[in-house]
Amino acid sequence: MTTARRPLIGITGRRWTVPRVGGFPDNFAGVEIDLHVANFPECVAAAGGLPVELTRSADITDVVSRMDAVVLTGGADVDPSVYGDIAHPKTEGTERARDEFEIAVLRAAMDQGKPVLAICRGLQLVNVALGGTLIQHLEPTDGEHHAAWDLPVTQLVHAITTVDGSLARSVYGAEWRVNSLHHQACAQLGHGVVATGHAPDGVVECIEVSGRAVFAVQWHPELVAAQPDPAFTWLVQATRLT
Ligand SMILES: [Mn+2]
Repeated sequence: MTTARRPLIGITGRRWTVPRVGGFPDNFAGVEIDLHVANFPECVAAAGGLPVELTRSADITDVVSRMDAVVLTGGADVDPSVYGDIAHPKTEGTERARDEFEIAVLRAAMDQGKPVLAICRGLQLVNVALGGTLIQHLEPTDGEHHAAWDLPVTQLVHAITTVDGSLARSVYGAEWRVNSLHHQACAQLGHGVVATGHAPDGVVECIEVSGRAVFAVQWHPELVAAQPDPAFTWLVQATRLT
C-alpha cells in the first residue's frame, strides 16, 4: 500500500526584530526573525498537508512553483497606501514590506493556478491586491462584536451566512459560527472578488475570486477548538484538483 503524497503548503508570516519577539540576549537587538502563529502549520498538518514556511528571502515565483498551495496568514493591518487611502488613527502596526511580499505570493499563486487560503488580514490582503478597499476601523459597538479582543480567541462570537452556490457554501454549509478578531473589513470589492459570506450586520466574512481556487475568511479558523477546520480540509483537497 502506498501513502498519498502530502501536498506541500507554504505559510506566510511576519519578519520582526528580536526585541519585538523577546527571549534573546541584548546584542541580538538588530537581528530579524521570520515567524508565524504555530496554529497555521498545525491545522495544515491536521488536514493532511505538509506545512512549510514561506520566507520573503526566497525568490517568490520559484518558491511558489514548488508549493501545492499557500496560506496567507493573519496579522497587522494592511498599509492603507496599498489601496490609495490615508491611515485612520486606529489603523496600527502596518508592515509595508510584508504587504508587498504577500501580494507577490498571491499573484504568483494565481498565475500558477495554486490554491490559496487567506485568513483575516489575508482576506483583506486579497481584496486590496485585486484593487479593493477596506473599512479601516469597526468600533466594538458597531453591529456584531467583531473586534473581540476581550474574549478567548476560541470563542465563537457571531454567525456567518453563506451565499447559495458559492465555495463558502460548499465548505461551511449555509450557516457557521465564528470567532472574530478583526477591526477592519472589506469595503469596495476588488476585480473578480465575490463576497460569499456575511455576518448578520452585513460585514463581509468570506470572499472568493471568480474562476480561481482562492478562498478567504475574515475569522480565525486556525484558533477554534474544532479541528480540522473545513477551510484547511478544502485547501488540501483543492491541491488534488489542480
Ligand atoms: Mn467578524
